[in-house]
Amino acid sequence: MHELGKLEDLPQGYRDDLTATNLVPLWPSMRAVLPPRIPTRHTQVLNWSYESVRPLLLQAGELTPMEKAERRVLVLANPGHGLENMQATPSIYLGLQLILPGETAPNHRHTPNAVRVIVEGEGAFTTVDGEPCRMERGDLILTPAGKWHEHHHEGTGPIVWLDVLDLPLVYRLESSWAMEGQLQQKRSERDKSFADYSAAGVVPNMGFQRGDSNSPMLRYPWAKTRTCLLEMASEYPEGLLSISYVNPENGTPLFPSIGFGALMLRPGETITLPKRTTPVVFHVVEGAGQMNVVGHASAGAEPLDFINKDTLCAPGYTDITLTNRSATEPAFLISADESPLHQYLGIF
Ligand code: 1HN
Repeated sequence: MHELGKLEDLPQGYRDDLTATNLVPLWPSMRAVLPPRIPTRHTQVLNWSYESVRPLLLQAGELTPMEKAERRVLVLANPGHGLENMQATPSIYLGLQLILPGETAPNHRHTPNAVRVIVEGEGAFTTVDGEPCRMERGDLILTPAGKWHEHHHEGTGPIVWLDVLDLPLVYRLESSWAMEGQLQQKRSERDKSFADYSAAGVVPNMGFQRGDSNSPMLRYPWAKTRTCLLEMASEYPEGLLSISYVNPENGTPLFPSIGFGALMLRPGETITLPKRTTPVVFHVVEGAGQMNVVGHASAGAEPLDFINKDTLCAPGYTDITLTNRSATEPAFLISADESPLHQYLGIF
């Protein structure tokens, strides 16, 4: 690509006139916004190790009562996007949320879509539009845009989960807002929507509209995903073992913005993921290993170690290799990426 004119090439008076008229010449910035062949990626390769976050999160439990927090969260901010912008990737917000026994996080709803991935603890549930959803390790609980949600904790230890929202995207669309509500009346039995869809390929008929854009299933239990991946492993001796979380009515991603998946690494396995345009987030549900990222300046020379409960991210347009450190046990990771958006935009 040949070199284009610089801002300094233009007379100062002309530049001042442009600025006063709210105009900017394109050509000095053309290469910055359209770099040759590979995009600029602010997302840095990173592991938020749970071992380092957990004590700080528990400290937040001592320092800040629920009334002063509404949601007691430490945001996993990617420094490449500026910590204050609270972004893991361009479209994905991540936070680790703590609720102590007996606490309730009050009812509200908002325009960003959210998924909780349960990290630690037992005895909590989230009520989504009147349906209480049990929260167990590795489960996905959906609170799609506009749905009321509140969290309760009836267990004895702390409960922690990973919040995954499309907040950075919705915020930049100037469409992020929330409203508060009274605590919800229970309107259905616990995990009703999971019961409705608990058999793959079989969907309920009573009162259902086929093809609603939101997934009607609100809880995706880890136990089901894990069993599915293990079943797949018994059929496929090699190759990437991965699944997508979809709307059981129509097979589309859970949200138009963020796609969720899970993958299993066989004991001792090292696998390179298919090339991808979208940045990706991993949460390690079980096992330990390493993530090696090639193709971005933020990736160090050494792979990043991870263990169970860690959360990692990597920019798009990179080669990602995952290694399971155990020779005897499988490792499981849940992923979140921006593939639905990339597909919609025709850039995937
Ligand atoms: C939110 O509603 C929750 O409901 C957690 O638990 C984190 C971060 C930004 C905006 C809304 C929740 C959030 C959030």
